[in-house]
Amino acid sequence: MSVNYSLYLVTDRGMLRKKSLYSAVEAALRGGVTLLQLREKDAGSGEFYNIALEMKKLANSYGVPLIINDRLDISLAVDADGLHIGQDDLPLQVAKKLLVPGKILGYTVSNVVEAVYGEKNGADYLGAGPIYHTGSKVTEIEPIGTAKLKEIRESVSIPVVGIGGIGMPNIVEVKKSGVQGISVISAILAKDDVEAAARDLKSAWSE
Ligand code: TZP
Ligand code: MG
Repeated sequence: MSVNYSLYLVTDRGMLRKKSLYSAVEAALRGGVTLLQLREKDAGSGEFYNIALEMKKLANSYGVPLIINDRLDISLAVDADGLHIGQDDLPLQVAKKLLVPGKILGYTVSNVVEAVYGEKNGADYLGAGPIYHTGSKVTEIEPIGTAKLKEIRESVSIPVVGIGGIGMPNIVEVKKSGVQGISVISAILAKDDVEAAARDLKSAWSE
């Protein structure tokens, strides 16, 4: 499957400010999001499953793959297009073994050692960050900046997307690091006009 990583939306219902997740994601898809990750840390299994089913139908109706964050079981249960895991989740090799061949496996990294490990152990792409300060994730990792992002990008041959604090003010700087795309939560989901926010990022990326 050829995947377009350029504008990768990650969900967080806590960012929606009264919008519904469904309508916000649909607006983002209309605005040109190319990949969707369902990341809902507070959802119980039953609820996560139901949302995942709904998001899979919605994303796929726009030709966009759906990746599930953290939960291999949910990814398998809804036949999602992939799974995204981080340093504290299931070991990469275990996820790779259990995921259906052909599905997309993403891995969060913040340095070159983790990136090389990810590529060697079955990751199909890397989410590298946080690039800048972000209010969307509690992390002890200091922002790595775009110079480190470029090093990560150059250390592997699989696609790399930057994540963390990325939006219109810094998208051009991120693009210069040579990565395949940007991954964002608040720069799309926290905006009043989600569709316009996605469209603006998309055109800034393709300029
Ligand atoms: N991983 C590293 S930073 C981050 C995640 C999930 C949050 C990104 O959110 P935002 O709002 O785009 O900074
Ligand atoms: Mg995780």
